[in-house]
Amino acid sequence: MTRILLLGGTTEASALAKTLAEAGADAVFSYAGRTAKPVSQPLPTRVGGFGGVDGLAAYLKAEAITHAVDATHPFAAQMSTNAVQACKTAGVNLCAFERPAWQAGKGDTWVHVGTIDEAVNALPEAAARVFLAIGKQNLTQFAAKPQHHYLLRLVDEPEAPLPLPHTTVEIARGPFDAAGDTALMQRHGITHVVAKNAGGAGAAAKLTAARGLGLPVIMIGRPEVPAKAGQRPILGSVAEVMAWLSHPAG
Ligand code: 3Y8
Ligand code: NAP
Repeated sequence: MTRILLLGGTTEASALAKTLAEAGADAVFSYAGRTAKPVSQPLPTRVGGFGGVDGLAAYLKAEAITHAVDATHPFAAQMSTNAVQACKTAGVNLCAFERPAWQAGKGDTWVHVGTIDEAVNALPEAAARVFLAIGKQNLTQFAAKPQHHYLLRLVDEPEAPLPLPHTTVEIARGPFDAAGDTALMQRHGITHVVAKNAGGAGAAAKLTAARGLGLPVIMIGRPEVPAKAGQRPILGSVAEVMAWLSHPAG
């Protein structure tokens, strides 16, 4: 009997949840609990960490999960690493549902960096106005360049004081659109954009806006997830995942 754990938190995960619900699949949707009021899903939903690899392996066994789909974000490297190890321990079939990385196109001015610290170094010394569209988990590193004015887009109001002296905070949950991001960046006189190479449509609006406004984008590459590579199929569409769920072998 197929019972599915869907590790969510992305547009792709929500699309898959809808298809699974429509198919009457026996599935559980999982959030980390990073945001105050996550979008509700059409599947039974659990919120919060599992307690590392062992916690996830125990959950898989206790819930008699037969298939796990890692539809988390390309930057959710810890969750993806844990899923590979826990599914191996628990003997559960695992696939990843991942969108391809963005590629620079005509008219794009991207500076590719590998880490958050490299992104900080890529910012100029002279005061600039930076759209820091990478959420709230990695803001501290940018305190190394306090001279810039940072436009921050966060899902929830910050609970603690921000680590940057000059900020404007925009509270918004994507998916975003190019017209909205263009207006936002013009309104704030943005000169630079910092982005994680999330891929997908939900966060791409700022890239289209930057291209239209002729602004440079500092693009942070995805973290390597050693245990992820080659340890389970990486699928790119809901249809592929649904097919895999009925024939996971191979
Ligand atoms: C809690 C669930 C859906 C999923 C929607 C996608 C699109 C909109 C764009 C920008 C970039 C950023 C951020 C972003 C986007 C989608 C997707 C995506 C980027 C929610 C959600 C959860 C999270 C967690 C949150 C992180 C943060 C990252 C904001 C819900 C809305 C910047 C990633 O406050 C915090 O601690 C936020 C943390 C991880 C990255 C960070 O380091 O701060 N996502 N985002 C999930 C959970 O608890 O398991 O609240 O409804 C989901 C979505 N956010 O169902 O339609 O698929 O990527 N999410 C990035 O790309 O850099 C915003 O502003 O342009
Ligand atoms: P992460 O750093 O890879 O994971 C840290 C810990 O959070 C994991 O070890 C796990 O805790 C818990 N966790 C992460 N995703 C979970 C899930 N879907 N269900 C249950 N527990 C989860 O993860 P993250 O980058 O903070 O991402 C957290 C969530 O936000 C994920 O759902 C992800 O898809 C979503 N998201 C992240 C980004 C991003 O930029 N990182 C962007 C968009 C959406 P335990 O070890 O206790 O099990």
